[in-house]
Amino acid sequence: MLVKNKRVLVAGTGKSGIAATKLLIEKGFKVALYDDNKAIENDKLTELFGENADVKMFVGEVDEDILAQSEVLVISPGIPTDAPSINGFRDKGIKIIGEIELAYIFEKGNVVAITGTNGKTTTTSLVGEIMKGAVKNVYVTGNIGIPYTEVVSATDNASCTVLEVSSFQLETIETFRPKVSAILNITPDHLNRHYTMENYIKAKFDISLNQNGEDILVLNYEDEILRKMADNVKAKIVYFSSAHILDEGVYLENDNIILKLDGEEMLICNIDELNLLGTHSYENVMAAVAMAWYMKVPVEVIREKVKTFQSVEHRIEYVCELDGVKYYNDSKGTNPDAAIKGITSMVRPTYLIGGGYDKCSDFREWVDSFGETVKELVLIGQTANQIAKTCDEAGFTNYVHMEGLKEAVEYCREKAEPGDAVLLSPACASWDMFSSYEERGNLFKKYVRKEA
Ligand code: UMA
Repeated sequence: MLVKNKRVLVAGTGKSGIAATKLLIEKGFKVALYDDNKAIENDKLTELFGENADVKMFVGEVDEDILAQSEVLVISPGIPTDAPSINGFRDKGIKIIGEIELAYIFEKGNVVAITGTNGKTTTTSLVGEIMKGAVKNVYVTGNIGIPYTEVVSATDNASCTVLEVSSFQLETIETFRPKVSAILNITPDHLNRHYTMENYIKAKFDISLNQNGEDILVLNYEDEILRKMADNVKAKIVYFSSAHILDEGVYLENDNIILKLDGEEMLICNIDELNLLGTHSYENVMAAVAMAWYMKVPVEVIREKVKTFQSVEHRIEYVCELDGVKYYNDSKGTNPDAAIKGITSMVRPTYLIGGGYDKCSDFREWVDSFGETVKELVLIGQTANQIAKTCDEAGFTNYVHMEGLKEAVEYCREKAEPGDAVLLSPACASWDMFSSYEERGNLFKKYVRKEA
């Protein structure tokens, strides 16, 4: 697919595009970087890629002679595949692949891949920890924040790459074939990008597109969409369930996580032995147990690793207690379904900070989940008015608008009483006011600790 004397176009100069360019240079390709924004000045390229690198930068339009030299474009996940610029390249006969596909071309080891609307990062981190107990070289990468192209050159035939993949990244795979994959759950998300639920579901199931009967796809038995779609999959399906005892797979029985195969039951642990809260967390653990088992990790290693695993940053992360008020950072609650998990994990009356980038989400179920837990909703960001309207429709009137995150934290600090909690769980992406959910979560923690 990649021809050495041709130039490779890379669209996007974020983490993904830069890492893809570095990999291409390392492998001896000429590159042209394209971005719709003037994100990178030409003179920064030498600094980034070295003096001898043949990299050209284009903003808005790419020179015709460069287009004539190019056959493939590597697209960053945040760029819609139907963006006008990308359509323009496609019309010129240029093949569009994603950064995941590019990295996979150079993969030498085994790949475990995880997708789903929620729980991807926690599950990927946990699978990574378990694999490290059994395999020497493990690379935890992908949507989790470390581009796959950044690590793939280090892989060898004994290594294991544990990859978090988003629907954006799965839209542009071609030969990508994980040995073991998982779809944790599917609820509406990113519909501004995928337009329909059908498209979103298809992108998620593409994780298994090139898998065959020798490969494994782990699915959540409690997710109806996943169960329905399973019939069309070529990989061997392994289920996990938080509500049913399965003939084969991983399930919860009397608060015990059980792995059952060929009629034999193996106790992994009791949920009290985990450092994670809530059914959604137990589901993530069960998915990880199934994946690790099929990657041939000994059951003792799986047991030890799940018991010592701590929750990841920005996911219902405990920040501190101030004047009897507990603060939690759930900046990774970037859609209503994830944010419902944030609320249902709270055991105190809660001041909830919500709102952010508009992804055309429906907030009704999120507002309905407030119940007795949410004392007041503090709204920020692009979706504030839309959420306020949903609150009015749902009969929840205890909300207030704030200018920004700092003001919201200050407001909560003033109003919250000892025994209360303050939770940032926006139900929206961060991109209206921040560059990422990490930046939003880190700023929240700084404002709470009065460090900014
Ligand atoms: N750009 C264009 N045209 C466009 C849109 C963007 O040229 O129409 C340019 C921007 O000007 C910018 C670049 O594209 O220069 C940004 O690319 P990007 O948005 O793909 O961001 P990266 O920094 O490359 O980060 C990406 C993922 N971002 C997205 O999917 C939006 C990161 O996932 C991922 O960690 C990283 O690659 C490494 O693989 C973040 C994310 O929010 C965490 N993911 C979504 C989610 O989890 O919900 C899917």
